[in-house]
Amino acid sequence: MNKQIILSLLITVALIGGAVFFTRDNSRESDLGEIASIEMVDGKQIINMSAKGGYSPRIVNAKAGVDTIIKMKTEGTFDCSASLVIPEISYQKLLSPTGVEEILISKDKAKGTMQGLCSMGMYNFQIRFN
Ligand SMILES: [Cu+2]
Repeated sequence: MNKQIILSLLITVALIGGAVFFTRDNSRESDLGEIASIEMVDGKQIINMSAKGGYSPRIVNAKAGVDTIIKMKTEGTFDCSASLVIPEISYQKLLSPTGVEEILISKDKAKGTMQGLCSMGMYNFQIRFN
C-alpha cells in the first residue's frame, strides 16, 4: 500500500515536471522568434544573430526579395555552432571564436525558408522570408 502511494506520487511529480518543461521550452522558442533584431541599412536587411551553444534566435521572420546580411556574432564560441553551414547558399565556414561574421544573401535567394545548422546538424535555425 505504501509503495503504491509513493509510486503514484513519483509519477505525478514526473508528469508535472514534464508538463512544465515542455511548456517552458515552447514559450522560449516563440520568444526567441520575436526578439530577432532586424534593421534596414542602405536598402539592405540586416539580421543580427549569435552563435554559442546553438543559434539565437532560432526562428527569424524576415522580408523576402531584399538583399540580406546575417551578422552572426560569436563570443567565446568554442562549441560546434561555430562551424556554420547554410546549404541553400552553399555557405560553410568555421567562425572565429569571437567576432562578427557577415553572411550575404542576395535578394533572389531571400525567399522561402532558409535553414542554417552546425556542421554536425545538432543545432539549427530558420530564417523565414515572407
Ligand atoms: Cu554541432
